[in-house]
Amino acid sequence: MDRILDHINSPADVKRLAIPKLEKLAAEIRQELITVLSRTGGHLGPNLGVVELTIAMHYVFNTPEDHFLFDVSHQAYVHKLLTGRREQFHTIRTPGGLNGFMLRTESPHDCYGAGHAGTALSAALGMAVARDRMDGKEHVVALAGDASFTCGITYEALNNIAHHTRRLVVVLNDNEWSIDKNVGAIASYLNKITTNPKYDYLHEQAARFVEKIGGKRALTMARKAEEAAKSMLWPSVIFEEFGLKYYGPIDGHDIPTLIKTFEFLKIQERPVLLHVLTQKGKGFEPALHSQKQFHGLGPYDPETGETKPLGHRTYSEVFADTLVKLATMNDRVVAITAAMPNGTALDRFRPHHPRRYFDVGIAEEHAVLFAAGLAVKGFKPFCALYSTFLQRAFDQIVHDVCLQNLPVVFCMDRGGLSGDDGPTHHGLFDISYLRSIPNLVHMVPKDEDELADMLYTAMLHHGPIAVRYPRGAGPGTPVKDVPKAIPIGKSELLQHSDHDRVAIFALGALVPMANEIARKLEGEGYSAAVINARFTKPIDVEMLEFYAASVDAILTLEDHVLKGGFGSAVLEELNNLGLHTPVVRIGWPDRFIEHGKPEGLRAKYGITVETALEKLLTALKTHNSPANTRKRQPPLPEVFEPLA
Ligand SMILES: Cc1ncc(C[n+]2csc(CCOP(=O)(O)OP(=O)(O)O)c2C)c(N)n1
Repeated sequence: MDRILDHINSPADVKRLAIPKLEKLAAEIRQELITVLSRTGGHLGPNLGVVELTIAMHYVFNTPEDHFLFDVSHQAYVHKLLTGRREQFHTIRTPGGLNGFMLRTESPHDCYGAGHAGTALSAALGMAVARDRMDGKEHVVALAGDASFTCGITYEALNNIAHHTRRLVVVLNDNEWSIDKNVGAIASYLNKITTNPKYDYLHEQAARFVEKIGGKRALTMARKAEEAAKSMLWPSVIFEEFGLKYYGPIDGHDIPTLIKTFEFLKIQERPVLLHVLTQKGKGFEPALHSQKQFHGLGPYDPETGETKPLGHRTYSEVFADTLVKLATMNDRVVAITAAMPNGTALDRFRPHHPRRYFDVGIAEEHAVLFAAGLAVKGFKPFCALYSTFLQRAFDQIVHDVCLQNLPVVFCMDRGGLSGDDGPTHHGLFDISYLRSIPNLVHMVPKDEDELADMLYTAMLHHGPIAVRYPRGAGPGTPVKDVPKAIPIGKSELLQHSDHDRVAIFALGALVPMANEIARKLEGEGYSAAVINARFTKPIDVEMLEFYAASVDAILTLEDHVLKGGFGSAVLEELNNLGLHTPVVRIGWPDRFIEHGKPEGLRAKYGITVETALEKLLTALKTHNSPANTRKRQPPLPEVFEPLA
């Protein structure tokens, strides 16, 4: 079948099409998205919602001379299809294939990369001001979803835009959804605009108004008519107070109206905000019925939308189920998510303790400050944020929580490599950025049961405490009915003998790797102790000192960057102790890691049993000092506090 899409090699090919062809193109793009993503997984719902919008933007503007910034940029797949990446589109999110977000290195049409929310308006303003200073003629268009208007930075940008440029187009893509239903006052405000019974009338007026647009004269006339219509509804629209001329709401699936409106906005001599209404998941029934699930998902059946069930419970689910228990035990326990009830699994907590569940929107800084306030009043906030998004709230963690030593619990989901999403989403920095902060405890469980114990430990702890756990399912370790507290700063000795020549300190999900390395070392004639490190701060200095003084080499394993990570903490402590035992560190190198399958990326970057073994054997062979002369101590016993 001859598709129009197969002839689209650049936006110029879009511009050549008449309206009916553009509509056909939209239908073909929808089908392409549904088919390809059924194999690769990805952000289906958001992209199905912006098909017409993206076509119209490319029809009117001229990338790469003009610049498009997509907030988060999870909804930029259609943009990728129209900007010379159609043939590679089937590779999206697969190893070596297209990234699932905008990437400057991927195409000149991707002028600005993203993955975190709230960045588009500020960066667009920077680009617009740079253009103004250089007397450039190009247009800058920032497209942001309604949930991006729950981000503080979006308002920091709005606060500045009209003061610094006269030409910037902001498109508010309003589909009423974040990943879950959008929350807060701005969501209600936008909802009031679009559900007002006068909207239909207004919409008609707006459509007629754009119909008339031909030249500047008609434009002034139309502007007046529209102004009059709008003032009946919203005498003072919030965006106008920020100095942006507000237009809309218009139907984001109506290509002719979108095109005419963009043509009109393009010639405006003041910053404008176009409010566009779209339907997330448009054109795919299962996505329309299950908005949350189809925001972003793995492979599915392209006919029915069915997905394969995961094996055992994910870490996120264990976290949420444990928190339900803890909140039942302790009425001061509260749960906070920043727009990720699904991703953090806190939607399992919500029905059990609705008054102690808070979704604050995409507002991580606010989430942490909100938690600080709750903690001041004696509550025990569990702040569930992905490791990568907690980066946003660094100063709030330092200045508000840790400096005041408040008992806030940071539950960092996706701690470690995130896989298909790539560098914007890998949680590879939290040990380094948190380890330097006084008062903070940082822990990593080896399995689901230890995660439950750590959450219980966190509930009992009197200061700030963080726990990181990986994406997806754990090893399937059964979780005890009643969790136990773990002594702060104490590691767990999993395997030892009285003739160990190596000590392996492994963190979290890499403990099984440590066991395998120990087995292989045995085959090479070296006995190894295996320690589940548990804490990156404070690290178990006693255990470390014991082994550093008694083995020929130490191996550290972490799913984190080496710079400033757990292995670095070990080196620092050894230096403090005046011990010079060779240390081999396995972790991620000092570069941003691309998207891919975790196993493939680990193999590429040497986070493997083989690499660890090779480096360790080299260290053992070159380190010719005799094994320790110190008398061996019996390993420290486990100390568990019984449940109160
Ligand atoms: C700082 C940050 N926190 C959380 C997320 C996770 N996240 C990705 S998309 C999204 C919702 C986006 O909603 P919206 O902007 O309305 O776009 P839509 O998907 O509805 O088109 C969220 C919360 C993120 N990308 N960045």
